[in-house]
Amino acid sequence: NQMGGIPGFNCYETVEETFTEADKLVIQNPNLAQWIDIGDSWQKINGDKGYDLKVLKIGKQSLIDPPILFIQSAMHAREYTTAALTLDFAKNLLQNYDSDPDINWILNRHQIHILFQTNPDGRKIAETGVFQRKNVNINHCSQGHTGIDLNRNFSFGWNTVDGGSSGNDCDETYRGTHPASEPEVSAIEAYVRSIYPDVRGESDTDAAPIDTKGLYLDIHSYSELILWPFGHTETLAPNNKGLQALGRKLAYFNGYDPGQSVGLYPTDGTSDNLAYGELGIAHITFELGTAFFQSCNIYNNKIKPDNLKALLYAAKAVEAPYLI
Ligand code: ING
Ligand code: ZN
Repeated sequence: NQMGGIPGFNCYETVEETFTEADKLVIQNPNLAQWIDIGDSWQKINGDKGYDLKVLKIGKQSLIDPPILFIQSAMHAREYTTAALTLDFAKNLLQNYDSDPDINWILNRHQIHILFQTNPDGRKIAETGVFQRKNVNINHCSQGHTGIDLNRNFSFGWNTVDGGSSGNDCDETYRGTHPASEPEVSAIEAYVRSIYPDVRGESDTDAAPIDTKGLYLDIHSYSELILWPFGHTETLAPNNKGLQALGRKLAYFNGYDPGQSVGLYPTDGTSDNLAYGELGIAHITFELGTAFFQSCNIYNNKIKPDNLKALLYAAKAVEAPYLI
């Protein structure tokens, strides 16, 4: 990495460096990559700072109804390794398209959409060495611990589980005042609904069709886990067999522990509710590594190689995740 990176952690690109690297990838690969503005961060809308929310769309541009892999990282600002991993994954795909037959096949037949910096305002705070998780909405919590947990603000099943999120605006899992109140979440919801069909039946107890294409990954840290729905109940998801098989296979590639999401702790308003709960699209959460600010040595030698293998498998599984 020729850029500066986060001070003391030069393997982790800053928000600006992430955008510069993505710009370069698009210039170097005009037929395989597009950089799409899907909305604005809270500070961009409400203040004089802030960022665009940008998705790198990778794959042959002319495909009709391709299987789609959507990945988001760094929704929680302090989870340094997550955006580095997804950027390294994008580079790995684009730089090996000509030489690696697997990657050639992936990009000729699929689309991969990556939101590297899901919470760029919060990330700027985390880049100073502060353990920032939430976004930077200053309208809540007078004691300085402002912001909303974006992964409790998604609209499907928002605030439906006892202890799944917090109503106290100073808490780390504060859900916000209403579903999708935060611009980061409403931008993701609109984008994801535009790229995936709704295959879910009338009731969320219905299984999605077994041949449903598409996969949505949310990359967090830490705990070395692979998690699948549900996060709100111990009841098995209607597509549990497929989700479990997919989760176990991903865990085989990165060496993490696979399990149902609720096993970590119960949650509501998370992005798996949008993906699987609302749309019926398979959803997996990664929990990378063993710390928020993990050393570059561990990132480069363990987290990155292990998880690039898992992400490469995910890009293949997107054809039919429930049949894996
Ligand atoms: N972990 C996730 C969180 O939002 C999670 C865990 C994700 C649970 C998705 C359920 C569904 O709390 C971290 N580290 O943020
Ligand atoms: Zn997280």
